[in-house]
This record gives sequence, C-alpha cells and structure tokens, in this order.
Amino acid sequence: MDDADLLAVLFAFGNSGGAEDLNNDGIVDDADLLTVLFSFGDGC
Ligand SMILES: [Ca+2]
Repeated sequence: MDDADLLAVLFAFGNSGGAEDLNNDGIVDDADLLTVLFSFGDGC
C-alpha cells in the first residue's frame, strides 16, 4: 500500500465499485480513501 494506491483511489473517487472500492460498499468514497491512509505502508 503506497502512494500509487492512494492515487488510484483518488482518480477513481466517486466511481461505483471497482478494485479501488476497498470496503466493497459499491462506491469509491472517503471511506475507501481512509482505508488507504490507515493501511499506508502496509503490504496489501
Ligand atoms: Ca467504498
């Protein structure tokens, strides 16, 4: 999990679903962004 993952979520922000919908609630939103931030630096 690094800045590339963060960018992927930012670019997909507002989109429905997809690989960037990390919590699988159907939309890429701030919750997914927070998931990336909390996991930043972890392997995933
Ligand atoms: Ca989501």
